[in-house]
Amino acid sequence: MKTFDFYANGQWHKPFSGEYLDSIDPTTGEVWARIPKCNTEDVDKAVQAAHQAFEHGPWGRMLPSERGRALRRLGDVLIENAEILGEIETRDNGKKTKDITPGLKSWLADSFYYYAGLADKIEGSVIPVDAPGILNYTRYEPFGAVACITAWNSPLLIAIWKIAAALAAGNTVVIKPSEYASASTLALMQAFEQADLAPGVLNVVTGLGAQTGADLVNHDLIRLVSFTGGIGGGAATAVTAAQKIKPVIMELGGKSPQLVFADADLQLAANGVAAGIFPPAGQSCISGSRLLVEQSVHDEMVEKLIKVISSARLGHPDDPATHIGPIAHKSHFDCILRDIEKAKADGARLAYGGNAVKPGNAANGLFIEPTIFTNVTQDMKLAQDEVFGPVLAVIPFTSQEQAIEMANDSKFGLAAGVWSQDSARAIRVADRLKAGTVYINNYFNATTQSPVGGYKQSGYGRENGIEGMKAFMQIKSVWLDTTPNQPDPFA
Ligand code: TXE
Repeated sequence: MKTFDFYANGQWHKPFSGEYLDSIDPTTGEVWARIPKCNTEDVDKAVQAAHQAFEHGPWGRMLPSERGRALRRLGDVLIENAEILGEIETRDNGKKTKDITPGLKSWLADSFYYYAGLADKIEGSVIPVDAPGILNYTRYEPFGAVACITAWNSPLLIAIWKIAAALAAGNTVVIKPSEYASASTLALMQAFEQADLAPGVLNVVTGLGAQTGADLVNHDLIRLVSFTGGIGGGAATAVTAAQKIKPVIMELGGKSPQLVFADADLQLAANGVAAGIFPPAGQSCISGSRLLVEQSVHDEMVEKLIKVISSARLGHPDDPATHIGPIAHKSHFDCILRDIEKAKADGARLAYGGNAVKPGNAANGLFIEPTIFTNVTQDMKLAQDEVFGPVLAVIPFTSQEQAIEMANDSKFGLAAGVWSQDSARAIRVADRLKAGTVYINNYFNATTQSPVGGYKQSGYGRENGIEGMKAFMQIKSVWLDTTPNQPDPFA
């Protein structure tokens, strides 16, 4: 049993209350670690450390290029510790180690290297204002101590995307991972101690969202919140932040459509639709959980899709042969099964899967078959609400206009896929889809260089890219009078 403490001001601390939460391995069903249940005092300790580090420590005075060098060290340390971090995340949320560790060593380490290079590149402007003798210029500045709140499906990825941009911008950070999977973020902090950041630059608190998370958002010295999670937690966070007039970057859920036109390469489309939801068992915010397919190729597409996923192997996430691991925690597992029963009750036709299963090498795990429903209509819960599980809703369309209308008929707008061999048409369709990310003849690509984020209730603000760093910065305008002649206002 591994017991973690929380991290503030360069030291590990036991929770003030002495209380801990169990971390349950979804592959075995066993408690494998304990995480601190941080209370208001613990949160205050972490936020005060971040605030002091920003206002009075070396970090706040550091030159941007020096911050860049610090971020390069974080990238190096991440690569050096990737194996153990991947193993811990697999224990914590069942994500396949082979899906985590290679990414930590490559494109996630690149988050630090990309933002290291950007740290001294965010330039302001000299503005030709209508004021004789005045030099007006703008500059981008950090906010100060910021809160980063992350979800359980990919804790390391989500934390790394936030930390790299927030630190590059010059902020200090307090991270709060999900109570369902906090261990890998605490282990990340253990690794980052090797990078010799000044005390208070990076801090980690853990605990329940509505308590520890709410305390963090509510703290007066937190100047900005970057939130990744569901609409409920996001809305609660936005309300608290609004009452303290602090900005929020909001990365929420989705019900992303994949549009397959009759002129698509249907085998590639079947591969892409399957790849767009089933490998993470649907537990990705950008999962393509709706298949909108042209009526004339509907049956052929469903047949090809079933042929693709019938080869999928569910099993232990450590097993290299495994394609699909377990659902991350029991309450979510139960939610998905309830959504499957609701879809049946609403009249959708179960075309494949739909069952909880017990693979030979993980008989105590939380596994659900990749599931396809046909005969789904737009008004069904399955077409409108996020399942966040391996459940695909198939809906036919008869015209391009109808496809676009159905795709946009959603409270979400996170991502979308378009499959057609007519690229010009695909681009015209992409232009009209209300989503922050649109893939054409591919799905699930994401690199540090390109911004991600949502339309509508999938959130606002962006992560990654230059936009992802500027989201953690504020603009100051400076007016300098080169011919001082300030008149007496009361002469
Ligand atoms: O979210 P929750 P979960 C979404 C995904 C799904 C959800 C699943 O689509 O909807 O995340 O993750 C904390 N005040 N994304 O179940 O419950 C909570 O402790 C302050 C989108 O974890 O919202 C946890 O740390 N904090 C994403 C975090 O919020 C609160 C990619 C998320 O918890 C809180 C991945 C409160 N009142 C998943 N309530 C994207 N768009 O990139 C909860 N929390």
